[in-house]
This record gives sequence, C-alpha cells and structure tokens, in this order.
Amino acid sequence: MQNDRTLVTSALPYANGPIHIGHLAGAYLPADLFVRYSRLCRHDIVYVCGSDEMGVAIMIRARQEGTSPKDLVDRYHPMIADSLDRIGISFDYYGRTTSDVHRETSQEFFNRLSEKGAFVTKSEQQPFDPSEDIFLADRFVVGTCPNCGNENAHGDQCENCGTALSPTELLNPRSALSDAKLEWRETIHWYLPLGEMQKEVETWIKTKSSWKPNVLGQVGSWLKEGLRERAITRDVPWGVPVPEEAAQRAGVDASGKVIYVWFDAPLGYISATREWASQVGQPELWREYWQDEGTRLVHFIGKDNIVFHCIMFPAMLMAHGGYVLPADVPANEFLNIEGKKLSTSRGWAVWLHEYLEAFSPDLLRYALASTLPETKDADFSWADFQARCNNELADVLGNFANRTLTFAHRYADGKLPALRNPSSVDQEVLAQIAAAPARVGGAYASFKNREAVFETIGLARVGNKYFNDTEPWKTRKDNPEACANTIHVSLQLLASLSILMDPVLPFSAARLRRMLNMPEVVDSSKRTDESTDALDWNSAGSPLLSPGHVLGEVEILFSKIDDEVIEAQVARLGSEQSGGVEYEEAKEEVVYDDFAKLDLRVGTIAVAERVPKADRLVRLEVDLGYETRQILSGIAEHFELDSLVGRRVVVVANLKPRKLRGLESKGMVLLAEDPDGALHFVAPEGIDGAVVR
Ligand code: B3M
Ligand code: ZN
Repeated sequence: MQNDRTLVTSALPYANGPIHIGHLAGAYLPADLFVRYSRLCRHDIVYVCGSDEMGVAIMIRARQEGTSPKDLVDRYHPMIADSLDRIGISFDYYGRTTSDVHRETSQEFFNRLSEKGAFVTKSEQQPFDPSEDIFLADRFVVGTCPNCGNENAHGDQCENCGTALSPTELLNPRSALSDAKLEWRETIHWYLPLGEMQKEVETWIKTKSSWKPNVLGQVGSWLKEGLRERAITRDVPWGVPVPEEAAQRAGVDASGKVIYVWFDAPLGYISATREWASQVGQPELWREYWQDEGTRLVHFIGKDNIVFHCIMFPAMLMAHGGYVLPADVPANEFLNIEGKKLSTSRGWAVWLHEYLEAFSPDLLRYALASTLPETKDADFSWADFQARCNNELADVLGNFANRTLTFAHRYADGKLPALRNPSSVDQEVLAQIAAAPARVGGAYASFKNREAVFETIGLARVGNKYFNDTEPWKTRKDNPEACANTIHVSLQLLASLSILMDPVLPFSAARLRRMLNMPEVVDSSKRTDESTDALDWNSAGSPLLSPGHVLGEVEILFSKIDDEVIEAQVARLGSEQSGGVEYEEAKEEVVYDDFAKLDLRVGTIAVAERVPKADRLVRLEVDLGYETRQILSGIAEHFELDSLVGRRVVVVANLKPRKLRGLESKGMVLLAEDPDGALHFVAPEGIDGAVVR
C-alpha cells in the first residue's frame, strides 16, 4: 500500500486583526477542502495551524490600538480561532507562537543551526529612530518604492507592487513610528547565508516540476536573481529571544535581540504539531510527521508568502537536517472584492465574524470554493454569492434533494424501493455515480478545488435532469416499476452526494445524511479512525442504501437569499473606515428601579421562519428554558434564515404582547445596531432562562 501520511499546514494568521475572506480564500478553505477530502479517503493526515503572535506586524497594531502586544494577541487569537472554527476549518490543532513549546522549539532549532555553523554574525548599519531611541525593523521604515512610486512602501516589501525591498532601497526613508528621518547605527546580527545554499535549493526545486506554475514562476525569479543572506535576528522588544547558548557561542551580547518573525513563524508549524501530539497523548508522534521521509508536507498559503515557504523555510530545514521538506506548496493568488483590491484600512473587506452573523458557513465555503484565485486573482461579489446560493445550492442541489425525498415519502412509503429491470437511462446515472469519486477526488487531490466543486454540483444537475426526464409523477400511474426505479436511483445519487459534497459543504452534507437516515460516514472534521466501518469517499461510487431502507424527515436544505439581504451587505463595504463613525446620542439617566422592571432572559432561537407578505419580519420561536416564546423580529433583511436557528439571544421577556400581521409577538430579542445600520445579536452565556440583570 502506498504511504499516504500527510501533514498539512495553513499560513499562521497574524493575531493583529480579525480574519477576512481574502485570508479564507488564500490559505484556509483550500487546505480544509483538501484535508476533509483526504480524511474521507481515510488517509493518515494531520492539519495544524496557529496564530502568528510575534513580529513587527503585532507591534505596529498594538501601538495603533494603544495597547501592549501581549494584550493584543490575547484579544485576537481567540477571535480568529473562533471564526475559523465556525466557518468549518477543521484543524487538528490550532496553536499560538507565544506558547512555551513554540519558544523552546524555535530556540532549539536556532541553537542547532548555530552549533552546525549554519549562521554568520556580523555588524552592520541598521535603521535607527533617534526620537524613539530604537532600532527599526524593516517594516517600521516607510518611504517611496523605487519600483512603482508608492509613497507608503515598507522597508521589507511594497504592498502596492509586491516587490521585496530592503530599507536601503527606499527613497526618502523615514520612521513609521515617529515620522523622523532615519539614522543608521551599528549593531550585530545573525544571518542565514542563503547565497551559499543556492545550489542546494535549486537542485531541490528542480524535482518539483509538478508545482503550480504561479509558484514555480516566483521561485524561479528569486533563484535567477540570486539568493542573498538574510538577517534572522532583530533589535526589537517583542519576539522569541535569541537563545543565550547561541549568543555565547558567537560571543555576542544578545540582550534585546529576538529571532526574526519569518524564522520563528514557520517553526510554528512544528511546535503546533508537537502540541497536537501531546494533546492526543503521544508526545513523540510529531516526529513521524516531520522526521520520517515518507511524510508528505503540504503548505497552503497566499502568494505573498511564497518565497518564505519555498526558499527560506526549506533552506532552514536543509541546514538543520533530519526534517522532511515541503512536498507541495499550492499557493493561491489574491481575492478582490466587487472588482476592487481588498483593503482592510479602507474597510473594503468581508470579515468572517460579520459574515457568520448573517449567513450559515456552507454558503460562503461553496461560493468561495467556486471562485478561488487558483491560477490568477479572482473576484468575490455579493451578487455572485447570491446567484451561487440561489441558482446552484437552492435550485439545483437543494431542489434535487427536496423533490426526491418528498416524492419518496409520498409515494414510496418513505423507504428505498428496489431496483428492477433498470432502463438504460437509470443505468447511465448509476454509471455516473460509479465514476464520481475518482473524478471529484482527482480534482481535490490535485488542488483543483473549483473543478471539484463544479463536478459535485454537476452531479446534482444530472440528478435533476434525470428526475425531469423520467417523469416519475407520470410513471407512477402507468409504470410503477419505472417510477420505483427513478426513486431508487435518485436516492442512491443523493446518498453518494452526501459524501461527495462533504468537503465543501460539511454542515449541509451532515443534514442531508440525517434526512436520508444514512449509515455512518467517516467524520471529515477530525483525524480518521482507521478501524471504523463507516462509509468513506470511495464507497460513494456504489449504491449506499439497501432496498427497504427507511428515510429520515425532510427539511429544506438551502433557502433562497433575498435581494435586500445582499444589498445590506454591499452597503456595508467600505463603510467602516475608522474615524468616520457617527454615534447615536446618549440617553437620559434612569434609576435602577426603572431598569429592574425589565425581565431580561437568556434564550436560544429554536425556529426561524419568514412571515408571509412581510418583507422585514421573521417569526422566531425562542426557547427560554421554562417556556418557548413566539417573537416577531424585524430582521429578515439582515440575516439569512438558516443562520438564526441555534443562536443564543437575550430576550425582553415581560414586554406586553402585541399582534403583528395577525401573529402574536411575546417579547423582544435584543440586537446591537451599528451606526451604519448593521445588526448584531447580543450573545449571552448562561443557560436558557437565566436572568440578565
Ligand atoms: N503571518 C504572514 C501573513 O499572515 C504570516 C504567515 C506566517 S506562515 C509561517 O501573511
Ligand atoms: Zn512598489
């Protein structure tokens, strides 16, 4: 048997802000699709990531927010972990680079390289800010890009044209901290002499001809330019300290010196794997994934991280020895939004935590996977999102599931009828099912997610067409055997689809399986237990249900999204510019007794339905523990219905009931309204029925 041990990583997001869909499209969703597919194939795969909490990006943000780096990462790390979890990114372990294990791992690695003589130290002139009295990391130097003229290029890279820079190349360099004119002062640093490793890196890259052309293109031009030594320590107050041992060996005073973030961050993949191994109770297991030649290491990243993952980190691993090198680095290009470049400072971004307030996770997973920037930059638009949800998920996949299941309940007693004397049309569909796992799987295996998703929905299209063409509502009367065959084949196709759609639509796939009352399927969200006899990816090629199988209850799989919901999202874009917020005026003072009159309760939304002929109203049933309340809320234009069920809310429970559109509303759900009109639930902790006071 071929060894399939695989370690997958996604770029560690800087814990200096929330996650947006650009991040998701670049490094997380593509990895998750690959990982879920691989787990369904029962491959031995581990998926790690974590927050990148060191480095200058963190320091800059902390300064901007008037807080310390530590407080900053403590705030953003849980927020990032939470939104990635809720969108269904199924890490086996999500760590952080401020952990002890990470400090030890990085220092050990650094020591080993210093012991092997892989570094050089030298004294050099470095940019210095005299007004703040500190050395400036490259990123803290700003100036004009010699390549494109951007006046706010950073000392390490110009964000506008993507050119890698050093502070000496910038025109009119100044300090990003104080705007002071730069000075240059003498300081000692460790360097990785990448130039000396050029041959070794080149020889290795030559064995990677199957890598994506966008990746090989970038690597090729770096190699052609010639690798240069890179400083891997810094004089900044935030980072993994340069280990004392290495400092003594080099005879350098290392106080105030830390390891450069691009040296420690990729080592974060190793520390996360170590922490994962400890967590699963086999502390040495991480070695199999990093030090056993048979392991396939795959890094998912955005294109701005290519050089670090394809040249610098491999060079570090080579210099150390004993580690596997990346087998593939399927980097993605950038995602634009509504035709414009994504920009967090201009508010031109879709934030994951905000998306998740309004919609369920699968919709974005599907829409993004269908338009991923795999070979060139791609565009996300809300209109396309809506079209994919309505025309593909609701009209094709949802409709096929709904009509098949409803029909089977109505005319086949809610059971799978036997297949007898199948027609050539029936057989043709069964043949498509048989071919599907290899077809869709082949695309996932080669990182062609768009193709995989296209093939998946294509299969649902086949189902719909088949259902139309065989006209079971007619054959029901004049040819019951043919009618039964249509139901049989359609249900088998749905059952296979519930596995094949799982990587991209894991939550909906699980719901569909409940509706089908399917036998157990491998759980794509966690490391596969080899021993179970749960159905896997390849089983999806054969008929999965046996005649007489009893179906579950039918639910709507995807509901359509209204124009207003989409318009509200479009209106938010670009509206969150800092500084421009207009706050509502403060209200008059009240005494405690006024407040105490309100009976505020914690609850959970159990049912959410449209109110016919009312554009804005949603009929909610809210579980308050001691009773379930019907409450009408004017939020239809702000949230997709499917995202509401299960949501924790705070309810004003003693508000006088009133009638709206003939329905009684008993209470009110609390919402926070941003100045731009965006609504957010006030999400409580505590059990249903808990009193808020
Ligand atoms: N945090 C850069 C970024 O977010 C960096 C990635 C580290 S991966 C080892 O683009
Ligand atoms: Zn530039």
